[in-house]
Amino acid sequence: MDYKILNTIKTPKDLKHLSHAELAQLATEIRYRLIEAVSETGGHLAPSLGVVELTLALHRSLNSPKDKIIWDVGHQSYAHKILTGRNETFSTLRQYGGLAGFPKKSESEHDFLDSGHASNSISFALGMAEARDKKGGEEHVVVVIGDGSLTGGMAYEALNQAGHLETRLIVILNDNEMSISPNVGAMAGYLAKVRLDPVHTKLRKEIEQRIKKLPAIGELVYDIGMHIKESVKALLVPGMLFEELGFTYIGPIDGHDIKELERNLALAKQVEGPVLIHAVTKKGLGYTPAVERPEKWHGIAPFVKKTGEPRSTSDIPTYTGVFGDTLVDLGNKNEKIVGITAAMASGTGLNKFAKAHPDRFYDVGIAEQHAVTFAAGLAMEGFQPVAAIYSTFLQRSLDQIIEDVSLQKLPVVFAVDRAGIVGEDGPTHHGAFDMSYLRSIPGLTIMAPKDEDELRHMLFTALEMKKAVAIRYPRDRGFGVELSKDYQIIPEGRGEILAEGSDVCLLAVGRMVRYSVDAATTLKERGISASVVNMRFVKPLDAKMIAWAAENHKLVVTVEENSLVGGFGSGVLEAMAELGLTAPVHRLGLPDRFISHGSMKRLLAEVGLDANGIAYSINRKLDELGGKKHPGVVVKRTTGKRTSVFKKF
Ligand SMILES: Cc1ncc(C[n+]2csc(CCOP(=O)(O)OP(=O)(O)O)c2C)c(N)n1
Repeated sequence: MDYKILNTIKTPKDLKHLSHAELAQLATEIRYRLIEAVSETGGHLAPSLGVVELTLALHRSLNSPKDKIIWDVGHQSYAHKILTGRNETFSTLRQYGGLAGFPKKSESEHDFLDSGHASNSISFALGMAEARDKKGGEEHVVVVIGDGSLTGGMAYEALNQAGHLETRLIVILNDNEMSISPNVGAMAGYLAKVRLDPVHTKLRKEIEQRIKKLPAIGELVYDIGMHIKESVKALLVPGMLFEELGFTYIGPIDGHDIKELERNLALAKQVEGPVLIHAVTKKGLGYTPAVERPEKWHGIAPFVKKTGEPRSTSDIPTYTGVFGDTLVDLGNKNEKIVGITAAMASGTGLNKFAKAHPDRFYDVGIAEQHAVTFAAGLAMEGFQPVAAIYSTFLQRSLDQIIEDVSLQKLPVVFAVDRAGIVGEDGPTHHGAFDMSYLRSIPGLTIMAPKDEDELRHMLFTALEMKKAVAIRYPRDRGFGVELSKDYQIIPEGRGEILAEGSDVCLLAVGRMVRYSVDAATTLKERGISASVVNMRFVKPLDAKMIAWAAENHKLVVTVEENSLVGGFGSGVLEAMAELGLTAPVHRLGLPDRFISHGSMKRLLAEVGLDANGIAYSINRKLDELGGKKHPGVVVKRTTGKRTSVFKKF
């Protein structure tokens, strides 16, 4: 593709003089650019394809960065990145040292927060707009929030306050009828009703016609026409729900019609109070596979442009997949089991349970707090809810886990997916803290399986225990171990010794167990004899095992994929203090800083949590204890803007 117009856009100001015909051409070029880059890097393609015209209209109508655009989640901000000086580096998206997959303050003056979690944008923007008014500023503060993100409670808390404060603020509701899966809930139903308004029915027909013009699946030809009739006018509809909340409601309008968007943004800018523009868009527009399967293309791994097929495949199941299959199986035998997701049915593997047991499956929307208390309510009445929530998003539900589940002694099982380093999604998505924030809760059992087969037994055990249990596992394929047909109860608070040695004892949890076993093999080659223990439980800890480790080795090493602050290693130290054990302890885990984005492998190496890094640290620590100079080498590597230190053993 010859990026004739795109190559001339260095800042949003360069958009202002373009004709609408040129803008239509530019929209096509941006879509090519998105597909070209994301096919190599993976990323949130469908959401970003859906807001190309909206992004163009925003940057033409506003004066960024003086005017501030806040993207909810930020996964749809790729066109914004391209138009704000990052086109040339766009192919480094999500790569180590490259551009982040979400807005990032350090990247551009046009990004106002490092976002990634949903439903907080209106709160941020409202605070910024209030600050503007207090300082006597004139700028506009604009939020772009999807209909999916509007299912999150925080969004309503912010709408509630905005309507009350009557602050000048523009909220663009990017309504594509999709969260990651089709959007759910009463608000989704309400928006559907608004869309079915007779004027809007016409609008829908036009969008459908436009999609029909798209070529056959997989071909990289776009709807270049983008010729939009003038017939769809913005409506000022009084008395709608948003109006009742104190917002001026404009819509629904065609979110792919730049002129129409600009006209309504001009209107909105004149309103002395909060305005909501309801823009209807098509997720994935411009790439047929993404339009046809927006859920799959919400976030996609690197793919072949022509066919949309993934670039790499593997027969080894993911932890997520094994969890999903196991829950279906256990659900077949136990009718009390209920599956709950907060808008991540496919991401958590619960889509399988949804299919097998639709009457026992709930997608509550992007509402992690509610998901947990809703689960508590079901548990109170005798059901056995399994709430599958990513580690990073479970952070939202801490109070509910403490007050509504644990204090009530209710048997809710938390399937904590994406625990540890997740890779390209970066700091907002790493599951770095769950052990720390869960470990302090009285009565909550926390497990981490050493491989995908152990996950099956842990899920079975958790449901048999009939109490609050969290099982945390990584965003990864398993190790390809055989999956046993039967289930075993794992005795609570008991670890297993996998190797016995005399110099050092590695107490490990989760996938770090395997890496510790590999590290022990390397250490053996250096004449260092290591024990390796799969601790299995982060809480309650196996006190006997800890005592054995401390009393029979020169050094105890804890290995976890969680923040070192308050995590598993901290727990071991606490236990040793309680037991009066004084052996030297070395803790390996995630450092006390936010970890950047990049491939999981690279990031694990950076923080010293691959087998090599573990062996290096242990060797060095033993040498320190023995007063010798360590023989490992330190290698510095620079990628893009990042320089990292890797330790080689
Ligand atoms: C608190 C939280 N929970 C879950 C997610 C995962 N997530 C990312 S985008 C998304 C769907 C957002 O839907 P919508 O706002 O409509 O945007 P669209 O992708 O349709 O453009 C979800 C559930 C998240 N980012 N934050």
